[in-house]
Amino acid sequence: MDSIRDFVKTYSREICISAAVGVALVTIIKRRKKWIKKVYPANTVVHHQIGRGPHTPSITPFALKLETYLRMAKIPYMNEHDSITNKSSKGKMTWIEYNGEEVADSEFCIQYVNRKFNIDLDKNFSEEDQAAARAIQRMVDEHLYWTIGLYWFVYDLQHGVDIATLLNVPWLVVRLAGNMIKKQSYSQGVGRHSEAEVQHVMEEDLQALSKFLGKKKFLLGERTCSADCAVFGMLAQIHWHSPDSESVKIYKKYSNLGDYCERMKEEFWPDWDDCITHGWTRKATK
Ligand SMILES: N[C@@H](CCC(=O)N[C@@H](CS)C(=O)NCC(=O)O)C(=O)O
Ligand SMILES: *[C@@H]1O[C@H](CO)[C@@H](O)[C@H](O)[C@H]1NC(C)=O
Ligand SMILES: *[C@@H]1O[C@H](CO)[C@@H](O)[C@H](O)[C@H]1NC(C)=O
Repeated sequence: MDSIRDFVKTYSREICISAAVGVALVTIIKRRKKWIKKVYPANTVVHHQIGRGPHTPSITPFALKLETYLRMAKIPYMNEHDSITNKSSKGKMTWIEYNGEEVADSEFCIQYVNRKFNIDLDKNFSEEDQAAARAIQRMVDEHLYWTIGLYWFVYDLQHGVDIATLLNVPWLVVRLAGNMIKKQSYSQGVGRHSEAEVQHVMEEDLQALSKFLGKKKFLLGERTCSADCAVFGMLAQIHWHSPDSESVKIYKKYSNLGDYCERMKEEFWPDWDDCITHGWTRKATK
């Protein structure tokens, strides 16, 4: 102990200088990205999202939803896999920019590109169908989402599922995500339920989706609508990330949902295999 104290005393100046240099270097590296302003091609939607997932093109349902929509609507777009460090103006991890304009929230992104490119993929459906699709999109994005997040990052973890390997993210990230989801879902409300109750409300959502879909190809029939993107983005996470979990057992009871996921994948992701397996911070390199 004494020798350490002596060392610190003798070299205190050097220690301080190295620490200061270290902090300065880290700051410069962090800021560097802000100094070098990237130039993106004009009239192209730049989708800022996290890296590719190991089993789905994104482990973020909202990113998979938005990218599926950009494909469905045939919008010229590119991905920038930077949103771990470069979040939206609302602090979330999927957003777009277009000719320098930035838009946060997947649903607002969809409405924005609809306006810019003068697109309405839902116009041929009846008002009643469009309203039902809206209600389903909200159920999935604002309710089912929390139950899946709680399963992945809280309950599955408690039951010994190796969610870090499954999602190909470091353990620390899983822990941090767990804390975040716990807090956020508590505020939202779903996180106040017991695990058995969360399981119950999750099943109610999945059952409603399954019944609504029935024997149809897509939510509203033979043709896809924009809400299919939200449903696919979310269900894909259960469908392709299958931990040994109660949530997956429930999902598997509704087999038309699984067929639906495969259909959506076939329709919009012919390059699926090239868009997976290469890490949560980076794009796929295949
Ligand atoms: N309503 C938003 C939801 C986005 C969202 O919740 N994203 C999560 C990841 S799946 C996120 O960024 N969480 C980080 C945080 O809340 O700090 C959308 O549709 O884009
Ligand atoms: C985040 O993205 C915006 C828009 O492209 C860019 O101007 C900004 O420099 C980026 N920030 C960082 C930290 O990369
Ligand atoms: C809507 O219907 C018209 C007429 O059948 C068709 O030409 C058009 O492609 C349809 N639009 C969409 C977005 O499905």
